[in-house]
Amino acid sequence: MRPETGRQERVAIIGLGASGEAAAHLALAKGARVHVTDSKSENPVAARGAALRALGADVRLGGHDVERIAAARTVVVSPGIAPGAPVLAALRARGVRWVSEPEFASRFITGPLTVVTGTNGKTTTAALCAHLLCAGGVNAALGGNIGGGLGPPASALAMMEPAPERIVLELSSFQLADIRDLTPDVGVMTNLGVDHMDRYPSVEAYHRDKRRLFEAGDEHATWVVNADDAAVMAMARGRPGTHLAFSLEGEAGAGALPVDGGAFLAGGDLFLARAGEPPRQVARTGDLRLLGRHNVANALAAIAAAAASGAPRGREAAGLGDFAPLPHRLEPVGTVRGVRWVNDSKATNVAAAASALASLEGPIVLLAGGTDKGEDFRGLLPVLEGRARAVVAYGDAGARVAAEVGGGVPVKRVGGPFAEVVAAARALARPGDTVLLAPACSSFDMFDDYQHRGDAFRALAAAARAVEGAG
Ligand code: UMA
Repeated sequence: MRPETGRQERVAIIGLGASGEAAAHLALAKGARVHVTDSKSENPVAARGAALRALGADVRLGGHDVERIAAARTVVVSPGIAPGAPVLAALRARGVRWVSEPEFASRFITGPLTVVTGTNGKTTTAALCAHLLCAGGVNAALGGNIGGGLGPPASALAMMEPAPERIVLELSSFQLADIRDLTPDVGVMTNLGVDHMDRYPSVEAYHRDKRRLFEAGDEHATWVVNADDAAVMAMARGRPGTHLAFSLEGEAGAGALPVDGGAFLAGGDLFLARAGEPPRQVARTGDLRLLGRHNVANALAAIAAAAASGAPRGREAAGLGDFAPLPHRLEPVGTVRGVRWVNDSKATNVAAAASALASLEGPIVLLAGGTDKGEDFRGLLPVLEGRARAVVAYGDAGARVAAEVGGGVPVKRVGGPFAEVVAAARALARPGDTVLLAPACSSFDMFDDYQHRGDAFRALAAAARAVEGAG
């Protein structure tokens, strides 16, 4: 830590979820005087607060003391706290600036950083990139926004001893919004769509935070960008650094704009091209255990990012082959009487749900609904029409889902608990169909988070299997 002359640096941390807790441990380990605060006071926040107090932190729960926060030299804000939250409005009014938790962590990370962001696919891309690096013998650690037990917050990575050779960090727009000096060595933008419209006033405002990735890099950065996504290419264009592109549209797709190489799909093969070298076939789509075309795009991004991050050549196919589908991301959770059940609970926006639908073959019974984030569900119609056996619309957004897609496809509205929603889907599905949980909404109306929702779906699939038998 860069201490203030003659006394310990004061660090205030707002929010005591996973990121706040990790930031507090890091700050304490670096010898700071730490103030931690959360608007809640019940468990698990209370238990985290008690543990930090025992380590010497000054903990204030059940509200925020703006004076105490403003007295700190560094203020770290949890990503879930919206910029308009009263505590941030009060700090802003006093001219106090804050940083995000990964920014704080990056001050203690000495090794190179591969940062992965984008509207969808960032978790799979980041995890696969780290996996390819490790499969190639590079000691890489994965974390950041990823959560869900797949990787710790950035602050926990900063405390690892010995330090990993490379850190692969998934960052959300909320986290990118408040970075200052965090500098990616490799930066990946998977795609740019619409998300978090409950937090941002416009898509432009959301994309402005995503743009922070490119603004954070310098001429030493290598960018891995989606050549099939015009918004990504426009955002990356002209940024200093090396530009690698990935494309599902063959070499011409990846080379559509002036780039220094990249990865592309051609005739079922995945190719990697480095500047000045002919493209090399590194794997076949059949090597991938992941479902869906968008996962081929994620794999291409991961291959290019891993190569730029120091992965040795020649191990890509093996690395792809032993990478299992991640929980809640097009995760097959069983087959019941000829009906395949797929958990894509992470599809918390329309673009992700549409991408899941487009990826799967055969008729689909879609479970859609949850917390209404204000998106237009008619965006699902192009991928639903002609192949949806039915849409089961549920949760707070259920009425709007039913109204907006109901004209184009059969819809069943279920107002009851999630078990009833799943039972309705099960009753509607015929052998050869897929029951797909890709809700296009967040989960907070019924669940703690999307993992909780996906776990419930998996458990209900297992229960159906137990009753009806597999196959
Ligand atoms: N709080 C306050 N004051 C307020 C408002 C909230 O103190 O005014 C408190 C809440 O009471 C709560 C804490 O802040 O205790 C919540 O913090 P948080 O929502 O930032 O949650 P964390 O547990 O720290 O998790 C965050 C990310 N969550 C969000 O961005 C919403 C996790 O991403 C991430 O894994 C973790 O940091 C570590 O980096 C999850 C996520 O859903 C997976 N991300 C979104 C996404 O991927 O779409 C962005």
